[in-house]
Amino acid sequence: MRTVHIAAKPFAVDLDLDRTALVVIDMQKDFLYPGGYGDFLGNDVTLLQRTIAPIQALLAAARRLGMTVIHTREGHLPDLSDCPPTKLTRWPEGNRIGDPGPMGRILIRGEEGHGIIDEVAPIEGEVVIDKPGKNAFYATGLDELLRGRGIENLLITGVTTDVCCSATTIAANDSGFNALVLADCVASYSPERHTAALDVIAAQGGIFGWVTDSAAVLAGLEAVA
Ligand code: TIU
Repeated sequence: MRTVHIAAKPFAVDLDLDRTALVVIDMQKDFLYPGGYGDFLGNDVTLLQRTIAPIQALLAAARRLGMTVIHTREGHLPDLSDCPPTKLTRWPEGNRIGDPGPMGRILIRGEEGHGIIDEVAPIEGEVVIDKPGKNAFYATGLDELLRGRGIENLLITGVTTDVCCSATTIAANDSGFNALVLADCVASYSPERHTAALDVIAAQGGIFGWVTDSAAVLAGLEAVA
């Protein structure tokens, strides 16, 4: 067993590296680039770009150690049959999922904006999960995939802290996985919501999981290498 010691809040944890996956959530052009879904919702997308460098460092370490790496993409079928009307119609026409944008139809699978940014692109052998919801466990088969690989622990990175990263962490907890959220590898369109979402996860003795950062995880990984 390769045990990794990771400093975290509310307390440090020892993880079996071979039962731990790096999860990179929704690092898509639609969220990180101007003209995508995040922009259409009225957000400053540049706030998310500080996650790129630390995620690249984590990916390099995970690949070196042969860890399971899972990327997710939020998006919908071109006919929107997998998009609940409630998710579609809450915003004005023209700013909705499926509407045309500079990178193709917003949040539609196969369009340019739906793609993962080049800087953290998946490589051969890594899992890419297409998800119609915010929570990566919803309607994806992720639970079965993780159990099939013997994964018990998730290192959560990606965007956004308070929406898809938080929703996935909360679902992971209910599904019986340990989730550690890496504070510098996740970002929100609102720094206040980023801090609040992380506080909720680690509060009450770790009610949903742990909060750590890339320096703590990389230090732990280097010690087992
Ligand atoms: N991936 C993800 O977080 N989806 C969102 O819609 N995030 C927002 O912050 N809007």
